Amino acid sequence: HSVAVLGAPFSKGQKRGGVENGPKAIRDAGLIERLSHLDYPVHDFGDLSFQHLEKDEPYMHVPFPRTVGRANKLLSGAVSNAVGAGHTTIMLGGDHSLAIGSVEGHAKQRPDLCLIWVDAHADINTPFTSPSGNLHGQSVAFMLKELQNKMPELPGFSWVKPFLSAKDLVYIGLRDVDPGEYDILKDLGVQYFTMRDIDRLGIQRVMEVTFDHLLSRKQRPIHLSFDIDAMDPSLAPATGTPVNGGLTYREGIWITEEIHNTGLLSVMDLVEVNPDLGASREAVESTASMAVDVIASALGQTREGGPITQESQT
Ligand code: DIR
Ligand code: MN
Ligand code: MN
Repeated sequence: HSVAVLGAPFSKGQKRGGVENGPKAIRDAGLIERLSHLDYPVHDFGDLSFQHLEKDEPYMHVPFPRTVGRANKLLSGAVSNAVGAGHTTIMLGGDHSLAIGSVEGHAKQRPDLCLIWVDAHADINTPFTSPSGNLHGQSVAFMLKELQNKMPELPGFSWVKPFLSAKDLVYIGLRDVDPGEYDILKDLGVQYFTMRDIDRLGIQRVMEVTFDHLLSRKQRPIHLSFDIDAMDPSLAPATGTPVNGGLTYREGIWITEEIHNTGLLSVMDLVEVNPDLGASREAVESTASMAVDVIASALGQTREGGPITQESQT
């Protein structure tokens, strides 16, 4: 087993600058060094370079459709190659529109994947329901077969064909869901856990039900799409759309530890770290360090420690 790290410095899925600096902030917080203490070789593939498009008129009120479509096509190929080469792949965003390419590229190699979406937001708007127009709030709508006839043909996205069923998706951490998104979640019967559900059930039970829902019929690869704004803003303030009342540190780490313990993590996205939005250097560093902690724990770093090995003695 080996790990691939892939940076995706991209921000056009929303309107605030700075989230393209997320990969650098997460690396500066010591990601690669931390992963080097785990059991497998880490390959850092660096950052993708995304093309700037001169002319990219909005589609309805959706900004930068061709730019976002093209960036995701490039990312899809990169994720597909990394997974095809046998790596557990970590995609560092960038904004959450990048999940379109990341999950699509993963599905090319592993059509039976399931998707765990950890986020304050459902990101399941269509261009018709989206209040903002921003594509980072619409990523899941491009993936779902059930929404095929609710999605317009956006310029830049002709390469994306819906590939995921609503039953193969679970949300954790929701607390800011738009009305059109609520209707879609209910219509499709999507399994989701809001922060209220976590308060009621506890995070341990939430993860048990999540795995029952996704894995009880058969073992399959997991795609974890982790928006840092799922965490409470006290832990991850440097992000574009913070929402109060998020995951505690221990809930966040419990989620990633349990996903690691399935042995099925195949691709993880860590998105929406925006170092330009921190109120101070400390705010940026705590956000990036939170990102490193959830990634390391998804890849097997434990709170229990581990035995002496040749690696730990050097
Ligand atoms: C909002 C915000 N639901 C939208 N979405 C965000 O623009 O569609 N997702 N911030 O992470
Ligand atoms: Mn998101
Ligand atoms: Mn979010």
